[in-house]
Amino acid sequence: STSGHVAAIDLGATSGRVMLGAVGPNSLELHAVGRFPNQPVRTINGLHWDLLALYRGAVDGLRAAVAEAPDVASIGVDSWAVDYALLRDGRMLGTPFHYRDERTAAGVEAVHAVTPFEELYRRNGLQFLPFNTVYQLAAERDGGMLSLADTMLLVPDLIAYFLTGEAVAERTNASTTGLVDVITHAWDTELAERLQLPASVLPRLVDPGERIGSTLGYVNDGIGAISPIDVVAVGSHDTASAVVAVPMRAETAAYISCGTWGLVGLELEQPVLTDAARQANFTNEGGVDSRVRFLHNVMGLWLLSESIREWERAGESVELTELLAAAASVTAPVAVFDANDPRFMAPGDMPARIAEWCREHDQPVPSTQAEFARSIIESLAEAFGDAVRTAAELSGRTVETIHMVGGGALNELLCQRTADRAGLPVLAGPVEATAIGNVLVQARTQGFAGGDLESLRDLVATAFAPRRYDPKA
Ligand code: LRH
Repeated sequence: STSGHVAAIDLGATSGRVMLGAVGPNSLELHAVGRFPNQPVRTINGLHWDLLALYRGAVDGLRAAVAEAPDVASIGVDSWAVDYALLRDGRMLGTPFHYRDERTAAGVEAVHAVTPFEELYRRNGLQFLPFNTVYQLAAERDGGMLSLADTMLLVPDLIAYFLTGEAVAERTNASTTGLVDVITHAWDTELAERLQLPASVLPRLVDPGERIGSTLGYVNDGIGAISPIDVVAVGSHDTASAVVAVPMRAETAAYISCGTWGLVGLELEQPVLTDAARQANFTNEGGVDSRVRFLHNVMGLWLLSESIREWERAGESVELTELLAAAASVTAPVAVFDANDPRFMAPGDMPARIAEWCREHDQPVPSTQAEFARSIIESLAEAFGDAVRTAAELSGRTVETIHMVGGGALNELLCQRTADRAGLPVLAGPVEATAIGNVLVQARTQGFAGGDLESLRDLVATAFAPRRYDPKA
């Protein structure tokens, strides 16, 4: 078989990137051809994503990809989950909200009043997160916008729509809305109707690997393409794409996809919908090839990045490499706080909230940047280890190794302390797992790489050999 090029648009909470991948039966390479910041904007009615700026960044990146590889065979898009745009006649109604916007609390109450969480969990298998799409839509219901809309598109589906004019819902990301049946993987229109959410706005579901359409004329002009390029559905939920690229043996490994969030769990063939799983707040999200992503959301590097933002707002300078080195040499005992405490969810002064938690729990209050950073890393490592143990218990699996992928794989102290606190070896990398998973699913559709997830993961393991951290006594 042949080899060829594909382009991945990967939008993260702090930045977006376009990666050009070159894939053959025994080779896998990729590099960034475009990077752009993702800067949410607070306006009079709340916190929003600047989606047009992200789309522009994506188009600029695609132009660079086409310039470098005129034979690029397809484009795939992934982003963070749950957020959406409402459209009417193809036009976006208003500016999409950020999931960290505070308006969702009212939606949670409205949904649970009609359908208690226990029943929701039976139907959609999702952990409770106050920003799941179903709660956001319920918060939106009485505002009038929802009744104007004819279509709801999740963020990657919106970008694919701008590129192709085709409005679809990719299934892995749709699974995070709360409106997809965990058993049938179809829209739960009965639940939508019961919550007075118009099921008519939910687009046709497509699976990763399916062709969505091809780039429209105005897009070809914008990106310098001589002829239209296919847009292929990937695991458009970034975590689904990341899991594709974990070089693991899924029967005995746990994974941590660590960026803004730390998504900690296992890949399973069947969902776990027990009372214990619900009480532990474990989610059963849809994976590529109908695998189940059985995992728990841990707060992630958000704790650190939001602390750094606060120090910079206060005029202190912060250099990440130096900060992490200083954190590694802290010898005083530092607090291990509950990284999952909901008080850490919203944007704002993170060090103050951590200090408050420590005072409330009679723990040493960090006093320097280095102590805060160390306390965050110890707390994340503890929460990661906990989640791995819980995932194993709930699923009956034996976990022998933990794979750390995403930006967290670059953080040596975090990898080592996770190994120490979990008592298991941590295999770190690849850092760009999400983009790699995006590239691989497209490459398979194009016939550049073959087979099941296991063979795709073999390619990853060879191209990006993980770095091993053994637990220290
Ligand atoms: C990670 C992620 C995660 C979701 C959150 C909203 O980027 O997609 O899987 O829970 O963002």
